Amino acid sequence: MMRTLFVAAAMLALLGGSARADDGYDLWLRYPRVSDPALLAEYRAAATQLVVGGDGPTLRAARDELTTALTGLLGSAPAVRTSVTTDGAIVIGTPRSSALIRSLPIAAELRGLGREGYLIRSVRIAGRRAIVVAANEEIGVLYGTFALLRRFQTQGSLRDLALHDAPKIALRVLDHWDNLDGSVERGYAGRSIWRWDSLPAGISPRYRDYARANASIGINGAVLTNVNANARVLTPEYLDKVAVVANVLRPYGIRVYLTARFSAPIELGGLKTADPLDPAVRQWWKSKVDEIYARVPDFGGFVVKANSEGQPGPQDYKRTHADGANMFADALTSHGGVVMWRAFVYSNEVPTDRVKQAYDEFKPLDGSFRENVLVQVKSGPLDFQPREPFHPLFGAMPKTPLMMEFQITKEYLGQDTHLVYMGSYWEEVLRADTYAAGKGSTVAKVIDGTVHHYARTGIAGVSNIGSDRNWTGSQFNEANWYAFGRLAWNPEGSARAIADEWIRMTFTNSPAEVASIRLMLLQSREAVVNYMTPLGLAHIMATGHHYGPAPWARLARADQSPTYYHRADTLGVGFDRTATGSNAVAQYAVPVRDRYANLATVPDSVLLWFHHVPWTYKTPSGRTVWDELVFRYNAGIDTVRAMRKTWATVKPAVDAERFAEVAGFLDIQEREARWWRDAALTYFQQFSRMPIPATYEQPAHPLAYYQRITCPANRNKPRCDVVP
Ligand code: GCV
Repeated sequence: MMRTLFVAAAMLALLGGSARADDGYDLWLRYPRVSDPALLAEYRAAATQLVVGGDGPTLRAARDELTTALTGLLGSAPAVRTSVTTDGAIVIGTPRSSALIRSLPIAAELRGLGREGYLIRSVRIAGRRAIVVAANEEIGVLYGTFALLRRFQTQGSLRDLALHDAPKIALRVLDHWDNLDGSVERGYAGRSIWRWDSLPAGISPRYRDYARANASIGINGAVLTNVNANARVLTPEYLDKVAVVANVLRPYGIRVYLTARFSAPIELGGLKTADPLDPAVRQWWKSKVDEIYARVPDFGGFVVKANSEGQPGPQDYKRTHADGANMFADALTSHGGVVMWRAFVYSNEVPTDRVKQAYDEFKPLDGSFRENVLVQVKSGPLDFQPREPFHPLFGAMPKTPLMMEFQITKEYLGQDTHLVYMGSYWEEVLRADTYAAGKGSTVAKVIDGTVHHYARTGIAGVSNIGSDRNWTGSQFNEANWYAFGRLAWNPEGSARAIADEWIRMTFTNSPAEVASIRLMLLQSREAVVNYMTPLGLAHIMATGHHYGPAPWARLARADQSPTYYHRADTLGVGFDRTATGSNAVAQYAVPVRDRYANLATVPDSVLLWFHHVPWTYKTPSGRTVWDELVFRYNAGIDTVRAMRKTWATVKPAVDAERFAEVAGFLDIQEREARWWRDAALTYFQQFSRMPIPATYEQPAHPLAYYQRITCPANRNKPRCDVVP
């Protein structure tokens, strides 16, 4: 047996690069030897020496990354020197850490770059050619280092470099919905990466790799725990563990945040109440915060989910969300911490359209939050559906910093298996125009503070990271982690350009294959919308795990029922959110409101989100809404089929292991896209009573068959099955 394995390994080695087993662990931080001889020569000439001005932990991280990367890319490590002694030096540092950097005429340019910005310049130092990576603080140098490496990795030119960049949003955080028992809410990549049971003594090497990956894309905060919070993380035992994680992340510019369970003063402190205006409660939080900062001096602050989905909150004491948030803010302010207070609140006891509730709750509170509170708003008003209009709170709270919450983990978009590039999704949201201060008030400009001059800015992504070797459950889910970081840095960035970078860094620089994989990425979001929830349908996923289709589900709670959202009946389909219905459309500024409210102008991408229309209603394509649904469901499947074909063409450029994993998942995706189409169309057909035109594939089974399919709560292959 051993012998067979050895022979197989030797054969693989002989086959060379493309056969190398690759489980995806290295993410986009791959540094394979540059294969083009001319480029290799150019790069070698530009990187003969490494001059690191300073010895802080973050500069050391930059030096280590450069050493590892250049060794891989160029075949040998550049010599580390304290001064430039030959052509082709890479010089990194800050004016404070390095006399050499101080001596360069870059002070004016640096001034505009803030704490985290950087510049990269081709210069002459004592007549010798060098590339300088400089910043005001060490973290800027690390970000600049990764930007320079990106140049190498994407095979860009190193000639006459004159770049500078700085993040447009200050707080760029990953929210981990990770529980202390190691499970991850809505996680599809194994267990939590935080090994609470072995901390504080056991420090997983993954923490550092996690930090490297995040720093490479500019993420500067990690909320370690689930918003459905467990107060235990605030006990001294757990805070010791948190401190150890914070120590590993710190050199990479990442601050740690925790979720605060509102009732912790009762659960841990033995108080009778958690009323935010009660002096004993306020004192308890103040002492708790002091205790945290004694262990984690750069602690970022708290994220709070309150009075939502069963979580305790200030309304339990007849106080407002502002009262709750301000209590935490007061405890944190002297330490420089912030509160990220979530606006994801709704209740089935409130007899209002669920998508209106956050706005109704928070808009009247504008101006009543402390200076160190950010209100964290999900991208859309419902819950991370494949498509939603942007959340109407964006642009509606000029006096309160609103931060974005995106969901990187694809709870409603095929989870680990379906290939869906979220960059396109987020770009669509960020580019949406709120008209809050006239034309051009895009969501991006609201959250980066331009529109309302917010003093603080932030963006959060619900992490898709877990203990799987590939970190995110699938090779292509890694792209979503990457895209989140890049758009958090620059919310006006291009999803297409980000896709290109990621492909080049993760798979190949070969132009034909880059184009093919890019096509797959850029098609994928519209494909999933089409085969799951076309034309503005929403929340017709199965209850609980949200994996497959179940438009027929009618739950005790209307506001979590598919039937509540699609409102299909024999007369038509869709949710009337105009003045004749819930009037949610009135929460948007004019002219967005008018555009959505009017059937003549509403984009068909959100038609059924805002309108209930007869099955025979003619959509802009000229097809009836029924025929348009049939068309879209089929178009979604056709795109997945095309993606499979495209993937087959890149086989020679991709290692066997990752190729096979992606091919296997695309196979599942096509099957499940058909499942979605057939389940949805057989269900809606009961109401439309219209035929599926003969030119389309007909559903393979009757509706009852699809209604019997169940997925285990903890899905595992074989995945979802028909219950006999
Ligand atoms: C963490 C949705 C998800 C929940 C999640 C919640 C939230 O309802 O299904 O798992 O809870 O959003 O964002 O708080």
